[in-house]
Amino acid sequence: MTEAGQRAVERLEALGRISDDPHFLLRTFLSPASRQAGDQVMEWMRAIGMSTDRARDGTLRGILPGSQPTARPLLLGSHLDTVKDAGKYDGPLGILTALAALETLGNQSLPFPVHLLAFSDEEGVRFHTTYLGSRSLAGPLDSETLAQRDASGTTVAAALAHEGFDDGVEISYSSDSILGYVEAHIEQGRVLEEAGEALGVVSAIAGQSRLTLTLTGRTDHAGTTPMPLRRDALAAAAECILHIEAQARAHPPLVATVGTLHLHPSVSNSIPGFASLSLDFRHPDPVEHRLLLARLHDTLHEVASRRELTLNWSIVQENPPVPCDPLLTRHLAEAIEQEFGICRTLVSGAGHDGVAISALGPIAMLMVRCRDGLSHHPDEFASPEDIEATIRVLVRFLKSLANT
Ligand code: HGY
Ligand code: MN
Ligand code: MN
Ligand code: MN
Repeated sequence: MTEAGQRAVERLEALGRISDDPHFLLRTFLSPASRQAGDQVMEWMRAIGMSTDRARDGTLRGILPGSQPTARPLLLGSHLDTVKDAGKYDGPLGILTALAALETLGNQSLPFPVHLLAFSDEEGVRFHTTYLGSRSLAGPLDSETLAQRDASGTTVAAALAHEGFDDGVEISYSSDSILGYVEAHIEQGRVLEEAGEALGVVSAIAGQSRLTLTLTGRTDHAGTTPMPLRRDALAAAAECILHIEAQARAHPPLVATVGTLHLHPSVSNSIPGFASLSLDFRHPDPVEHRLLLARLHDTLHEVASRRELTLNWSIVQENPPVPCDPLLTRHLAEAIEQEFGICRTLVSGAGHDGVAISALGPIAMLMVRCRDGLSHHPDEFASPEDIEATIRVLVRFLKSLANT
């Protein structure tokens, strides 16, 4: 392995040990571990001669001016936050392989600035809404997003005001002011591994709806309430969840997930009067997505009314599918073909910061094989050889972009 590759692997391990929880990997919006990880990445950026800055929300940036500092910058990077009980590659791999590629290029300066970004919140664990960091590149967050509350009732606006970096700077770009955005990311799927290929490119990022469904029945005594009189919010939620699963199974490639469930009063001898569940709903085709989501809405309302409960259907965030830029992607694919003679194109079922940055300019993604396709799991793994190959391909890509 090259020194830069070895360093990237060691740094992934090091970041994987910076967590808000002693038992599993977790870094959330403006949390202590997110700060600590950000400080560490900025140190590594400065070590290769980058100037660094950080926004109030914790998104940080390293800049290499290149030989034409006023040219439109190429953005590289990924997110620094994680899901709960995460793997150490989802996010940081994109930041650290880009850093290693720039380190490898050394003082072969590029005819455009490179801005390496580490976004503060892509997963949306704390506030359920996602891309808080990358959306802020295009300007202030909308009022609906700022009003989103976390489990403690704190809004995004309050978190920014009271927990944000007081010395934070504004990191924003107007549309068409960037050369493009390129992100390397583990595939979080099984296509590359089953094909025996290390890297691939992305044609589009699937559309995604994030919802909160709230079922309200009546809390009652578990011992004295006959079954026909019950308005049990958890039993209704259970029926809804099975309908959600059945619809997704019947309509591939639709995927639908209930990842969180909160109850009240959540004690063993009271009938749950209140259940709130998250719904993550994704489909690569926007028309099918809309149709199937509308159908599910009606099915779940029928369940609720039959059980004499109310259902509140709240859309937290929706992103349509986002195509990757053919030209940038072609440059990436050629770099992979020079390395491996072949380059596969994938659709990304996972969301990425490029969804938000596509509002600013062209985006492209480099997918990296991961073992068993596992992600959002502590056993998530990308091999040192594939990490090294990612760095080599990024160096080739940067050089080819410099020569256009
Ligand atoms: O949910 C996603 O697809 C991404 O991991 N944020
Ligand atoms: Mn990710
Ligand atoms: Mn993720
Ligand atoms: Mn009692």
